[in-house]
Amino acid sequence: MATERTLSIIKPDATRRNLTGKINAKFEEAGLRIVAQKRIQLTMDQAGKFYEVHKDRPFYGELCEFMASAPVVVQVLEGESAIAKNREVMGATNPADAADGTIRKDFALSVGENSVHGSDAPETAAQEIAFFFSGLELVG
Ligand code: DAT
Ligand code: MG
Repeated sequence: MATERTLSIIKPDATRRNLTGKINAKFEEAGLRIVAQKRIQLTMDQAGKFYEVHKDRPFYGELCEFMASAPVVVQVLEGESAIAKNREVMGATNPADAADGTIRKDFALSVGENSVHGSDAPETAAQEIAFFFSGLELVG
């Protein structure tokens, strides 16, 4: 077990419905610490680069348009096994499959508009944190 950092995004469907505080409360209740956070609006180009790994999937265009459709809150969460813990608090990608009490079960609208993003592995967490935050914005 080790202290880790992971990249989280509160997506447009959730910022539109004013759910940032409720989602952050779930992270904090799970022992995750929000060590960096900012509200930004992605361009289509930035959304496309962030989700490049999915560029051949049929939903890629729709996903990028959605991510650029309203502000998002990008954040770095820190804690013991933060990557796995965050995925647990988020719940399954499709809210219909998400466990009770998870963010996606409680708030997601659909598999596409599913309220949160979370990194899936240490390598992607490091890449995704560096995508949004400079060293100066990350307090040790
Ligand atoms: P996750 O966000 O749980 O890591 P993922 O990496 O497989 O899921 O997919 C990234 C995002 O793409 C996901 O949060 C929502 C969208 N997406 C995935 N599968 C989809 C589908 N079948 N239809 C529409 N959007 C989908
Ligand atoms: Mg993913």
